[in-house]
Amino acid sequence: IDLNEIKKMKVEMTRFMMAYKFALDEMNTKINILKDEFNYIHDYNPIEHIKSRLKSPESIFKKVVKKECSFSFNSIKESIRDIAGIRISVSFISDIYELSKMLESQKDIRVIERKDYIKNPKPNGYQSLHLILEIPIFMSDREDLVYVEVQIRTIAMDFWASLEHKIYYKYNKEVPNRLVQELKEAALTATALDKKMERLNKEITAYKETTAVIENEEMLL
Ligand code: 0O2
Repeated sequence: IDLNEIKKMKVEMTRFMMAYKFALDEMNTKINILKDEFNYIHDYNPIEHIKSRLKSPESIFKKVVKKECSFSFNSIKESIRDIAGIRISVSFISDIYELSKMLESQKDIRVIERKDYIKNPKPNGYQSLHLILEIPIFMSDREDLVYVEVQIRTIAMDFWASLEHKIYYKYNKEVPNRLVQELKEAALTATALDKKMERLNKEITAYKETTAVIENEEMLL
């Protein structure tokens, strides 16, 4: 075993992971700015939760083996694009698209991939909007372009996905048919709830707007 070679690899691995940590910090700041701005200007905050995670070297390794990609940093970067991941839960379906538009239109962000599992849910019922975004990070001696996976979904979609994830692993990825069917039904129920809540919210907003107009007119009289 060449100890120097191992040391060199360790330094390279640390550098590689560090870039993802900075990208995550950068993206979290962007999302928090949008959240605060929404609160100040519109007196409304669409973001319910933000959860971010850095994939562990062990899970990166497992995915490399599963995807049969080579062990070079370049090929890991290109084939595993969720090393830095952020999951955002919002209140309504329309918030998902508003928020994604705000992120996608930022000048330093490049949209690499966009998977809309809300318009096209997965066969098991999974719904979410997945974005692979590329952002620049600036270090002492270089600039790196790093991928960050951003998943945006409603609280109901998130509730469903967490339970499905638990069941999937509890049954060691071989979920009994009856449960698969019930999960599909639960996904449809979540969609129905999301649609109803969106409609109710629109109604409340429209009502608030008309009462504000009437109040303004009365003040002018
Ligand atoms: P973890 O532990 O959450 O990171 P990829 O494997 O990412 O290269 P794929 O399948 O094209 O390729 O990615 P996709 O469809 O964008 O989904 C990736 C992530 O979305 C998953 O990451 C999950 O977080 C989530 N996801 C996708 N499908 C489902 C689903 O059916 N149920 C649930 N609960 N989550 C899902 P990981 O790496 O699998 O896991």
